[in-house]
Amino acid sequence: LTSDQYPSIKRGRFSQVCPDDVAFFESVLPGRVVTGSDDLEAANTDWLRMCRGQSKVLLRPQATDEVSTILKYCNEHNLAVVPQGGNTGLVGGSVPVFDEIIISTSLMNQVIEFNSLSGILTCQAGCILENLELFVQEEGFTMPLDLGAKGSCHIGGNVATSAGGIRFLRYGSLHGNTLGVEAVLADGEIFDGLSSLRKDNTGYDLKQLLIGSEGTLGIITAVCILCPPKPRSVNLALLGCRSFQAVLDTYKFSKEKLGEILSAFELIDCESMKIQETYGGHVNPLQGETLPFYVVVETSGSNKDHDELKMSSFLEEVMGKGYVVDGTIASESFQFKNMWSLREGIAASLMKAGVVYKYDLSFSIEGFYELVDVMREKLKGDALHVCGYGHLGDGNLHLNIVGPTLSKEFLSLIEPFVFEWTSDRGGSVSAEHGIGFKKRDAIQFSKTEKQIGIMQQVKSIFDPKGILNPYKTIPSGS
Ligand code: FAD
Ligand code: 2HG
Ligand code: ZN
Repeated sequence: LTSDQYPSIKRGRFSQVCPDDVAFFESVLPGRVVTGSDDLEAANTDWLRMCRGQSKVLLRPQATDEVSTILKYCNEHNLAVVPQGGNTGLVGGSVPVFDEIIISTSLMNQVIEFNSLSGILTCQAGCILENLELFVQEEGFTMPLDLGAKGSCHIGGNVATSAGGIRFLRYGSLHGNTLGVEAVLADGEIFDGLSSLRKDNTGYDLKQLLIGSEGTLGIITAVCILCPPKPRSVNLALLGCRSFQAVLDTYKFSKEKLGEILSAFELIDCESMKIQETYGGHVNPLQGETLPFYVVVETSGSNKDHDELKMSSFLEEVMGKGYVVDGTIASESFQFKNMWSLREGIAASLMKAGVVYKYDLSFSIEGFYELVDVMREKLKGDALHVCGYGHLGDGNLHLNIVGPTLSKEFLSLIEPFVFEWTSDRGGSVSAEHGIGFKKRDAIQFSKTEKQIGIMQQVKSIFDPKGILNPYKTIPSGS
């Protein structure tokens, strides 16, 4: 999609970048201003290759004061900007809609400090998540989040989207694990909130507004993240179940039996498994009968013998009770990798299967899978695949519908039905990916008019001219 394909959205009354602007940016960021359209192609296009902007300038600051100088200038000259981290976002939030200037954090990739007593990491926003994981592991710690895009996404992008991922079940959200945020506001002022205090109840916790604000309230330049100790023993199993009720029984039992060491409980349905076999180059590690549901169960703890004993007695019991009919445990490191890539690689494999209509929904755990069956029935004969997978332990379903083409007719069979269905059950239309550009009209299914009105007021306090990531996240006030 390019902006001429969404005619209902009008370009805001922002200035267009002129040679004087480029000369100014070049004076602040010598050699770090990108203007060639070929060089901008990737940054103008989102990961799903569904949204494409037409920015003519990409800026690559290295330091907070550079971001501050740029934003002050953009605000004064009425130039709109889009902050970009690893550009792995799934809702079209990280690419321009029209010709917004792209401000990339890719050169803001320095660790500032690590406290090996508290496990608190302070780093610049452009550090790649996987690099941070390797860094803190050296110190005996782990990052509180992990996701399939770890090799490219930036910690600033993670905080800006309040990313969830596979460790959420164990370590909770970035709203809890982000202790401090430094950001540059629209007018260039620095929001100096890089605190590493665990407790700080001095008035409103303003950094919480920046966490999950998707680049609409400020550009996050550095963060303080609380890292838990690195688990010394990890066990991983792939289990097969004959019904969704059996998945729920297995989950309930895993909480009882594995308790404090349970660190992930992820669902892969049969259709998603098929996608991985057909397009992801995977072989189903469970070679018996094809089962409707598979779950990935992980434990992370500190005592190998104790954890293994717990896992094996859990497995024995769930199989004995008939909840699980087949299963395998990873023992070699390549098996750990394969099992996780079987789950985490679904998003990438789906891209090879056709045009993907992606929904990231929250429900109560009991109602987690209902919509997948509903949509399968509704789209019989029209959809190529209807896949349901995701973070079952967090009630976060990834409903992915693959269609043959990008078509309004096909979309009208899905939307607004999916959003209405979710809203009627008290669910969320965006569990962890955010709203960005693609889900902006859907926010009303999860938030009241009053709540959206307050968001618009907050936006106008932080960014009165609306230059920060326009057309994204909250419907415009007018
Ligand atoms: P970008 O895509 O560059 O940006 C995302 C949004 O944040 C945009 O609105 C952008 O403007 C804004 N932004 C970026 N950096 C900044 C900054 N420094 N300051 C202010 N705003 C900024 N998400 C999950 O929650 N859980 C998952 O399990 C998960 N798995 C994924 C797996 C794959 C294969 C992919 C491709 C994506 C996945 N995601 C997942 C989506 C997720 O939102 C991103 O991967 C990640 O959090 C975004 O980081 P990024 O650096 O790529 O941000
Ligand atoms: C995941 O958990 C990501 O794999 C992507 O959040 C989800 O593809 C999706 O819908
Ligand atoms: Zn996810």
